[in-house]
Amino acid sequence: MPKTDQTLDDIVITRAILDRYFQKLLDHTEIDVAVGGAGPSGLTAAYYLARAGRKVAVFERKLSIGGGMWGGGMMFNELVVQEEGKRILDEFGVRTKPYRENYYTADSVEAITTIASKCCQAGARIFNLISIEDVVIRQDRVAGLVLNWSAAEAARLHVDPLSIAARFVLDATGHPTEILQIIQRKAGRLLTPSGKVEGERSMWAEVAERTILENTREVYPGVYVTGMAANAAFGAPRMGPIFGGMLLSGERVAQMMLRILEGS
Ligand code: 48F
Repeated sequence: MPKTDQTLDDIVITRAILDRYFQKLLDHTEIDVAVGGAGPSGLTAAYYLARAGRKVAVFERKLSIGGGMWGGGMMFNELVVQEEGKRILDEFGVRTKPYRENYYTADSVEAITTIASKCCQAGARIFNLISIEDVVIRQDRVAGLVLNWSAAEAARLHVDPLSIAARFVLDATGHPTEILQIIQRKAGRLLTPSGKVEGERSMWAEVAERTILENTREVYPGVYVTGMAANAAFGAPRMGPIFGGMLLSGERVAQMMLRILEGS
């Protein structure tokens, strides 16, 4: 038998995973943008930021990324975009089919897998199974995130978290606006009319898709909001299974942050 070194050693496998993971995590302890939530808006924002050469990490509580995109509407895994939203799906290479004027459909599984893949290949790093449990505040500005394993959170273990520094934090946590809830509880007034999360209104696609771009903005020094969290922050309606607004909001917030990052 010819001698081969193509044996498999369990300990080498273990060391490879630990080495690579901790390299990746260490490399993202000081970054340009920390994105909270790997739904469609967070992944789109991360893609545009990474493509522009920025250091971006996305932290996602769940095992799976993609947020609410997998299920289309009511578990029927097709989604709808309007003409403007289709422009972004085209850019990602997600196939769409015209339904009628200004309505296109896409397979929601193809959409989220393609967006996530392009996001990673652009250089953004996604850390799944990590929950954001607090923010770092320095001189009245959010300067990073406080993170813990989702397993510790789920098991209610009393385990202290770790933190990372970021020039900007992006709340892309969807309906519950989790990062903003932490800030309003611990840090003070948000840049919303009441100083708090205004809360989302009932479903109305036309209004929600229009207002989401106005609501995509800085909501506390150092913190921007995108996607469904943007409409929830500013008291606008939810939009249901039309996803153009999520993609456009992700693109918009990346442009806003890039203007500042590139100007400094
Ligand atoms: O909910 P989600 O998909 O947010 P989105 O990008 O998109 C909203 C749509 O899916 C849909 C809609 C469109 O018409 O209304 O609902 O605004 O993704 C949010 C992600 O954030 C994660 C959560 O698990 C989900 O995958 N997330 C929420 N809180 C935390 C978190 C947290 N504290 N730490 C880490 N991840």
